[in-house]
Amino acid sequence: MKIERAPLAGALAVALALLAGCAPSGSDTPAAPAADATPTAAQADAFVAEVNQAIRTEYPEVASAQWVSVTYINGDTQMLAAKANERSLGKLGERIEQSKRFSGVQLSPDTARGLHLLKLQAPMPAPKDPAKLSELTQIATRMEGAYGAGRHCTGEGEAKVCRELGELETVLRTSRDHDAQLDAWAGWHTISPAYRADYTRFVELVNEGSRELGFANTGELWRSGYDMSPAEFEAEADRLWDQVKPLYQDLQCYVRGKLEQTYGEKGSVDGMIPAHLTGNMWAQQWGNIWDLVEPYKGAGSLDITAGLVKQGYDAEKMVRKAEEFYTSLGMPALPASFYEKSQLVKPRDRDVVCHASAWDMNFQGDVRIKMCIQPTEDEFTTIYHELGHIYYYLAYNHLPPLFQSGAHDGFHEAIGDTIVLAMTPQYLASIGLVDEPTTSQEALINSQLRMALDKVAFLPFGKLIDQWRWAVFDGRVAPADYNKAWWELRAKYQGVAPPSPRGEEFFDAGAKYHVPGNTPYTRYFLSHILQFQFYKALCDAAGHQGPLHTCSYYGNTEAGAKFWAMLQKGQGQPWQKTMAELTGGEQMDASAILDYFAPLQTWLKEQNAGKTCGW
Ligand code: X8Z
Ligand code: ZN
Repeated sequence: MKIERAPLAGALAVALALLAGCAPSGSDTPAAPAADATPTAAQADAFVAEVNQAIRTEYPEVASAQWVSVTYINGDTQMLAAKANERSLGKLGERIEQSKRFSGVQLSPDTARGLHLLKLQAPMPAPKDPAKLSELTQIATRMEGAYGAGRHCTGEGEAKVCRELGELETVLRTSRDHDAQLDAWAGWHTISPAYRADYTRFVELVNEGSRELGFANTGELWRSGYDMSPAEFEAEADRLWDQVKPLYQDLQCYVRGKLEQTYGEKGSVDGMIPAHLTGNMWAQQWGNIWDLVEPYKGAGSLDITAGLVKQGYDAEKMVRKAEEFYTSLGMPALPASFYEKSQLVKPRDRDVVCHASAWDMNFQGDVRIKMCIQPTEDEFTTIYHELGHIYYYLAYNHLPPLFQSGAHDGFHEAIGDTIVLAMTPQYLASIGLVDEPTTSQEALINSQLRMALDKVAFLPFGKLIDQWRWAVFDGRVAPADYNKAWWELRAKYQGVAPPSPRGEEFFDAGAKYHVPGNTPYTRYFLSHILQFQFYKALCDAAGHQGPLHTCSYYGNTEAGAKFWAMLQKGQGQPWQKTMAELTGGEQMDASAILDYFAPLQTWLKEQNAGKTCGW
């Protein structure tokens, strides 16, 4: 369970309130075992069963408090969410403390796994000190609320104009005026300095909580959820990055050249891409500047946004279209309550956190998404992404709550995106969103580049956020250097530079949702490797012949059955086993993504020949 459940992201930092655990009678304080009694394996089994039952009973209240606090941001809902979270984290702490009596006992594999996962339930581990616990949940709720309600205002009096994140993002997506983009980018980055001090204190508090659990710091706790040691995990992430780095560097060089063509000397900074010119607030996905980089004008019909607008798609129709892909694989229809209770569009009368998330409210079918859907390609694919989380929840709802999570968190993020990879031009034409695709070398390169602008451009960004946080948590980056370290990592991994020097009066890492929302981010990096492995496996299951990128398993129930079987395993076994059951191998590996983009990489190398790439 863990956080994917509530939207993991962010507030999600919610801890599951593992309830009062061990007392089946309902008492909060289980009878202490006699000091000299060595607990038995059977008692450990019973303890884990009680914790699971307690989670089932108590989690829905925390989820509801959290849900209203992000879909109706105000002081009251924040107070209620912070309090619910405080109780939940307090109980989790008690439960972890109680579980220590089983150390050294010979346990069944499931019980040992359950006890290990119990310690990892909260990405926001809280100190035991009640005052500090309360302070922590208030800071967490306040930071997420500040992000969600963030507005950039200019002008005074009658001339005052305020813009929210969505409006500022629209400028980046649609304007090609350099200064308008700079203004939107800089405007959003005025929001986060207000909670820089909160974040600094937050780090101290979660580190204290992590140490009390026996971890060196919160980064080590985050790296402990991968069925290998934290050090091995770090090395794995580095290994995967080394595999894909050459492909990213080829893409960066090509796109940088196009920006230079468009914006002249403002199109690059020392070989790096200016952070405000990629069509995305964080320069994490670059699909929105397709108009600037399209190699062969009009080859292949790829304008999904135009198709959505032309055909009058509203939010619900977009969601139903995404659901239909999943049901075409043989997965169940979503429950009616999903459509009744989800937040699909931005309410007009109140502040909400628009960042998309997927929620399991009660472990028994009350699943929802929270989005502010607009008819754009980005949002359309994000819906498919969110439904991946929802179908994972539904598939593993039969498991004990401690096993209701992704095989690891990268798996959870990869499910919906594995479906997005199968949204080939043929699929999009079959649902009437784009014209019948033509097949030509030009159309192939266009469609590969389009996909790479999202999937390959994302890779270094997916890695660097936690490079920054791990260093913040373990003290290598001091609060006085937050911004310096952030831009050093942006340069190192992405080759992205700020429009002008950014001193410590800013808090630019905090302008990205997952930092104030405290959602670990390496999961997205892993997902962008894994989703190609999963895609390849499902294409094999569907009997696909031919180049990988041409495969869609829309409507293929063999592929669907294989996927569903994997989802049903949740976190009940080491992810390596789940991986092997789906793909035949136990490792995360970038060869599938490299194989997928092989035609594009050859083409990029031709385009870049003779240029000075790198930064
Ligand atoms: O946060 C998300 C999802 C919710 S789990 C919308 N994503 C990351 C982001 O937006 O930064 C999906 C891709 C990366
Ligand atoms: Zn997600």
